[in-house]
Amino acid sequence: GDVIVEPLIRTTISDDRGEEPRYVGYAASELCEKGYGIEDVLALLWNKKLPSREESEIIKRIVMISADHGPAVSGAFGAILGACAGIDMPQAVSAGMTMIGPRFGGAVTNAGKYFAHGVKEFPNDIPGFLTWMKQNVGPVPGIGHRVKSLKNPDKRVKYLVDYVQNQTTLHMPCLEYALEVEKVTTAKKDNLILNVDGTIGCILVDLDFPEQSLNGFFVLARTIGMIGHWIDQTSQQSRLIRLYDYLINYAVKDEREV
Ligand code: Q5B
Repeated sequence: GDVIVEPLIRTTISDDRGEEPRYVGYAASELCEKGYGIEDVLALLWNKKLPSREESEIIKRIVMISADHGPAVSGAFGAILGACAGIDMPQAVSAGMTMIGPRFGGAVTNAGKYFAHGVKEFPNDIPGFLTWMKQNVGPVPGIGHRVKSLKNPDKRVKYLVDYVQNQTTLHMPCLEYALEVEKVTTAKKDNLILNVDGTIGCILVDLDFPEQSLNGFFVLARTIGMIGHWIDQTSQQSRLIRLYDYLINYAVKDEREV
């Protein structure tokens, strides 16, 4: 008789049983032929629907603007350390990737989640939202930057906000809420601005992307930069990095007393 086998996995995004992969029903070559871009493929695989033209233009800009931030930031620096230690590209990029977390680059998901919570639960009460965050979450994801501030604004954030507000017709309630939060937090401290994680998190919530997908935008975009740093360092045959003593505060005792 027939043997019934339970499927091991269930997929809802792609199918590779035909002549070519299909992403949520769209053949990959058909998407190319019809002029769709990587931003549309990303939306199909992460949100199971094709974005409108206006939405695609925003997604493309989010990826472009987050692709790299120079060698100083945690992710790029991790990848550069790996490249200089002579490790291969996937491992060096993974070393940089490992840095993406709540403080660096990985605040997109929680920024989207908590600003959306604010819109719903504290619509006209930013101080109430901030008190709730302090009591229940801690530092507001998407707020604050190590070097950017009101005096030294983040041009990427300004550009994205200006683009979605003035060059599209889309309604952005989560972003508008976060900008109101920023007014309150920057009144307390100059660097408590709406940062790039917060901005893209809110825009993506407003574009209806699933919460689980949001950090993926930073991960995807920054992979481009980290690969670039690995290629750059290995093609220069950069030497192994070792910290000089003056960069370390050796706060240990010279000798043990007993
Ligand atoms: N305070 C980002 O901190 C940073 C607060 C806050 C309330 C907050 C911090 C933070 C939330 C996580 C987040 C994404 C760690 C950042 C990114 C990509 C990047 C990176 C690049 C790129 C910076 C000093 C005082 C303390 C804190 C208070 C700080 N943040 N209060 N809500 N959110 N943000 N991460 O300057 O009273 O003195 O004890 O965790 O959104 O990663 O370019 O570098 O593209 O690569 O080191 O842009 O803001 O300051 O942590 O020492 O705090 O401010 O409670 O208060 P800092 P801290 P007090 S974008």
